Amino acid sequence: PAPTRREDYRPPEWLVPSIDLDFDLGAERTLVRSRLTVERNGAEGAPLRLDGENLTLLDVRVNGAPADYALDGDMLIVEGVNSGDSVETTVAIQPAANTQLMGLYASGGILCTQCEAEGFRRITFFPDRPDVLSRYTVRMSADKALYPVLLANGDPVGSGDLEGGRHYAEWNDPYPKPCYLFALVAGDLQANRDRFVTQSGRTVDLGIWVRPEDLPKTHHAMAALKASMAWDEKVYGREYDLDVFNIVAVSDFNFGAMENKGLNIFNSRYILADPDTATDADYDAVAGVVAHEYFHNWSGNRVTCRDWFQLSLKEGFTVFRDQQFSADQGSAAVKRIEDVRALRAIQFPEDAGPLAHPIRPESYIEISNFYTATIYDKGAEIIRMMHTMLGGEGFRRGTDLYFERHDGEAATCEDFVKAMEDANGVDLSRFRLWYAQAGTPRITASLRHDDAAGRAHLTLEQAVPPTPGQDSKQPMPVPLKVALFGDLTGEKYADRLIVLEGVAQEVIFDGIGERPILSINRDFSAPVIVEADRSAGDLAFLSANDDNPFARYEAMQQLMLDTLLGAIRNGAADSGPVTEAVRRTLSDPNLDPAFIAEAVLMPSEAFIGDQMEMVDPNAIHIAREALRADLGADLERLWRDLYAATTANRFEYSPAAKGARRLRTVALSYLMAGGAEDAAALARQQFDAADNMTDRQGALGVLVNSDAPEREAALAAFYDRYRGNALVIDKWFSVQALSTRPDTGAVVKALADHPDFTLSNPNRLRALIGGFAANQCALHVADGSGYRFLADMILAVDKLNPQTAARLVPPLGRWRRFDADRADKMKAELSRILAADDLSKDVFEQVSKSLG
Ligand code: HT7
Ligand code: ZN
Repeated sequence: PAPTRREDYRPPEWLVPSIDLDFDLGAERTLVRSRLTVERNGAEGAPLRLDGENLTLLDVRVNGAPADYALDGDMLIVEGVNSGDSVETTVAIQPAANTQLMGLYASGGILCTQCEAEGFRRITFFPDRPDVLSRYTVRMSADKALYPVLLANGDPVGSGDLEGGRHYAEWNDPYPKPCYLFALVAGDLQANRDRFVTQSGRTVDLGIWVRPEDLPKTHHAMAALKASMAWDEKVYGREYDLDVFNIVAVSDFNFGAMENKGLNIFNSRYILADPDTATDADYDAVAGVVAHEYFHNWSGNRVTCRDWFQLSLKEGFTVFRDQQFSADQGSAAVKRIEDVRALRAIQFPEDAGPLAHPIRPESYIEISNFYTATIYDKGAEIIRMMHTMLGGEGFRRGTDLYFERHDGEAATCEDFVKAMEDANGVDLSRFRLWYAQAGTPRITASLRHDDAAGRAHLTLEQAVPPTPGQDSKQPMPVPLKVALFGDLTGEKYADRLIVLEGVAQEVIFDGIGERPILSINRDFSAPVIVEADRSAGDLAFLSANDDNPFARYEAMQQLMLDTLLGAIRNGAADSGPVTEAVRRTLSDPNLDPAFIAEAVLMPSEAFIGDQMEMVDPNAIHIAREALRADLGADLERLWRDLYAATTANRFEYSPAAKGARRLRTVALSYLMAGGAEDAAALARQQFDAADNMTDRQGALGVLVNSDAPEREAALAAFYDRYRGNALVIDKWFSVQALSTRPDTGAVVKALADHPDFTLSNPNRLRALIGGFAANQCALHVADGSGYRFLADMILAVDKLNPQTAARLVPPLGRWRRFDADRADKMKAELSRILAADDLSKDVFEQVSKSLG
């Protein structure tokens, strides 16, 4: 398949100021009549070209008369159309047979849509591109017993009964929108209803629609929605603009959620939460995704993207906004640590591998493959750097100007940067390189102290590594928050923002009378890898004394990492400095338990591997488990005390209670690692006594990694208790897929034959196969059976849902990082996939790029 290139962008030949849609809904067959009013926007004489996919075309008319048309592949070409004409098409589609979950599909008896990025063409013929904005009216008719609720974008304008047990509803969206924001839902749903009064005094009716039995699990999502609406008014001055805002939860969804105008559609895992079935992390994810989708109403809907190369314009900015929101709701430090951990786990490897791309890519074969951690999370970091450099007020001046200039338009990343520049009178020319260059910059920092002069010299150098299609790179402005601490006194001598502009820069600090210790990239002010030559003593000092919580966490991580890499190199490690640093952190009465829990967690096996020339999964596992065992045993008394101190009588949902629960399970896992005799019994006790999912799943996770006899019983009890609850059974699958036990490969293969396993539900697939693919020990077993199994799954899923299949490919694309034997086996599986008949372009793109 031929790639689409950014440089080939041309404005649309035709615009569609308005569209009227009429759906005769049925799961087996739906009839879609659409009437477009069109306006020529390009060369005179060019025919009207409309995208379509998998549509059965029944009729085409222009101004009511049969039209002169042809089908060119999937494209409908209509001749003799003039500006102002009305172009009508009638098509039939089959929602129940739609396993791709793009377009109109059926999920557990509900009919729903997913149109981003290019799903609208699977509903009707249309110029399916984000720079064609239209006013939509929608009429739906359906069987009233099967589909009593009929929802679409905008405001409801009419409804009534029809003959034969059918009924209809009409909706009208006054805001012009691209077709990727179109949505409808039909089903037997009930709503948690509430209201929000905007800052200008308008009342908005809110509804969260779910299956009736799920209604009690919608309160957290509703609270998050109202908090998001208030937050966007306060922090960005953005008010909601329709009279209703509806959210619908469905069980089969390719992604987290979708920001359709006035009718967000969600993967149910990001709506449903109660203490018995959702962990604290699930609660946080619900609030974060509800906020994210709501914030898109301005950053994405009112100002949308000109083309899909600008995807990060809405996604990077909206992720940044949801991160700010979540930071404001709880511990900002812990939120920053979690976000950076996620960035390093997924985006850094992406940026270092064969699928690396800039946040504004140059080309794609299948746009669905570009909903990546780079576009979303690195995109958010790039927005964050502007926020850091311009300050909160300067950044807000920039966003105000951006929204004012581009409201109702399809904009570009360039428009965003220009608004920042114009609102603040700054020049961001070189900063634009962050949009164009892929790869994670490596910053080398060295600090020299001239004792006699009382002066410190900080030398900074940057290198941006080559990535596919980009052999050489230019230096980019890198904002680094830096502080210096005195070695003897602990005094803080300097705390400033340094923007490294070129390849190298020297920064001088005067008045430094003792050897300084460097704290750098505080708050993770830039998405870079920093190499600073700091001793174990310096890192231990920072982990105990730095006043920036992120830097404190970072120092501990670096200390652990250095120790682990030393152990892998030398076969043994001196765990003393790490043990002392962890002891001090655990004993510090001023620290928030949630922070302690993050700080004492060891870097993941995958992250350790990312720091090695050649990944050795066995050596990493052994070294990490050995250090965990040492920490567990050496600090047993402390872990026990913390475990007791964080045990609550009753479940409470508060930041303090969440922090305590987090630390409690971390303590339990260290007790288990350290070989405490009663650890398995404690875990089983925690599992049985739990009045919430955080404690129960935490205990199960600890047991599942062990050989303890309690393991099987806990797994069976968990399954029996939650049988039939899809979201919790997903946890049962994923906890086993993530187990570090040597039999995990065999267990996962057996679970793939379990009656509750299905390839057609993306959540279930991610739980078992996604979990397995992320499990370093299980995937990389030396005989290559892990690779073979993953490739078999990719091929099987590709037949049903190419988007989801393509997301399983990246772990195989990391073959360059492994020994020759493993690399050959991974390449062989990629080649086997590539040779398959009828491969989707989604999987083709990921596999062919991975083979490189
Ligand atoms: N903007 C939404 C993207 C999305 C999506 C993309 C491809 C296939 C299915 C999808 N469902 C939703 C989600 C978001 O970023 O808010
Ligand atoms: Zn988004």
